[in-house]
Amino acid sequence: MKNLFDLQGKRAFVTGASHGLGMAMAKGLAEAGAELIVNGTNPERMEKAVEEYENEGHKVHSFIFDVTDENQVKEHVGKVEKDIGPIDILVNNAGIIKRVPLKDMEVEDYRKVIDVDLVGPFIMAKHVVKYMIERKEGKIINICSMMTELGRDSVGAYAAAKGGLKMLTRSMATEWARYNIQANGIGPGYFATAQTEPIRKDGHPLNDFIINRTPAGRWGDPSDLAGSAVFLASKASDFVNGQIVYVDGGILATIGKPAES
Ligand code: GCO
Repeated sequence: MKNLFDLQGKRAFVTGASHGLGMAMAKGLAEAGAELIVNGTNPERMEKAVEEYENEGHKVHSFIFDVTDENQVKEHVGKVEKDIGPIDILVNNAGIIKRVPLKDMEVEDYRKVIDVDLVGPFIMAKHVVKYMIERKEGKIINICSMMTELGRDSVGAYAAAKGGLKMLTRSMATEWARYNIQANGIGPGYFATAQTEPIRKDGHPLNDFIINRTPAGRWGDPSDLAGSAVFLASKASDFVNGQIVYVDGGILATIGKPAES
């Protein structure tokens, strides 16, 4: 059974892995034995991230490029396959959020969120999957969100992208399962990261609301995602296709409870 989750000899490409949930999932994959390729867009942040990975004993290959730029994606995916080796696992984690009420949102800002959070994963998968199809083997993990299933004021663009990412994941599963490629998603609930700091800090009203709305009664810790990432990256999920694994402390399972209880 242990071997089902063993990633020794596998190579994982994790986008947006210079911090936050991407880094946490990448570390989990590395601890299960995978060799890491990580992407980011900020050279300084990536330099610090590589140091952190290496200080924890993980060998990483790091690349700075924009997942929405198909030429950059094609160049870097080709470079990895040629110079480093087969990409066995793709984790489409890179994403942005802009918290603006829809009625006030600039169209260009809406487009930017959709571009990074929904088009980027398509571009990455399009260029990685051709090698996986040749090998008749591969794992694709798209990082969705609780907003894949629920709306919240001011995150409409993000929710639209993450909702679309569920159906893109199911479509990938539909078209690529025949090549022994499993495409699935992970839907994080509310996690304590830089992305959520604005709604956690300084007694923000959402902080107590989220804790009360989450049956586990706490914000997720990025390390809570590692197990699901390893599961969907390993042989343990070879007959799992098109599923979104929600790692959310139970928030999607309940209508919640009155604040005073
Ligand atoms: C927000 C949060 C959420 C979470 C996460 C939930 O503003 O409501 O940022 O979007 O970060 O995506 O899965």
